[in-house]
Amino acid sequence: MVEDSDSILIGTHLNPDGDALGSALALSLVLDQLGKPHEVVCNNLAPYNLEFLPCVDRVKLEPERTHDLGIVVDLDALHRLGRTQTFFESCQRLAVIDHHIPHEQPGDLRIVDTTASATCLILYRLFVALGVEITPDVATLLLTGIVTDTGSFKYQNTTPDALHAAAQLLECHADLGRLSEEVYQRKPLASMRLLGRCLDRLRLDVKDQLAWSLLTAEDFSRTGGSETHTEGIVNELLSINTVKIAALIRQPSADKVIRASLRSREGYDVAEVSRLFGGGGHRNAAGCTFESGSIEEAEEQLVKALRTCLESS
Ligand SMILES: [Mn+2]
Repeated sequence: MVEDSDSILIGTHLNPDGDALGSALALSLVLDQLGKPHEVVCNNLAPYNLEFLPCVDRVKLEPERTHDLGIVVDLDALHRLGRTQTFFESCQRLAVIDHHIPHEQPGDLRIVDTTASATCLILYRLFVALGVEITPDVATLLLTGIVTDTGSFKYQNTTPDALHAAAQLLECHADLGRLSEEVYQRKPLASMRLLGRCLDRLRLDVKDQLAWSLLTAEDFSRTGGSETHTEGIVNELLSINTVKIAALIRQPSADKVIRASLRSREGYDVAEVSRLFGGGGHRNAAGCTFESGSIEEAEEQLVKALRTCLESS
């Protein structure tokens, strides 16, 4: 499909993470090697902890022109493209490269491996098979996706394959030291202040197995924080020893939608809960949005569903 196309539009899911941007940008650098004109678009620019990624300034909110082939990475449903969805609908053909369990089957060509720890791992295998050069920048991008999607090789999805690929990417001179420092050790003060407010308001139920908290528009304005500063907070809630399911519900400003991030330990499927509210994700890491109603109403509905999930698992 790449050979048959004149130009390519690369895209990924909104609020992109390390795997989304690592995949999109690694693919962009490889298309350079193949001499293919292309652009990279996303509904949001890189969050602060991914601004170090090689060629991150290639990510644009909208394309400058039209393209005949679209390639979307790390997403299972086209609505997750956000505002960029329309640009992909006007491509003649669409390819999807992903590792989520598919609930929709978009695309004319689908390269989907739900056993892969990260989309970057699928791309790594593809690049090796294509015989393209894994430059240090490509290696850093691919390793970022594998490191972040496996929680630095801590999550259950860490496979021998992921570790083998990581070793090989280090041999290709991926910059793991820089990656670790930039992704995990450059928190803006607002992130810490939001975490503090979140812990202050921590709520527990079902014998302390369910933990959740809220961040209101007032919290965001008082701390000077934004949506991007909430990254990772929900994982802190899940790290409490009794907790099996954790949720963070937040509304960055009164005129913005309410978002919820869900995390769970093995044996608890929070993707199923997020789908009840039109969201998606993985069994142990998922999210959804509430377009209307108050944050307290969203909390009530979500906590009720999470209680049911806990008690029926
Ligand atoms: Mn991913």
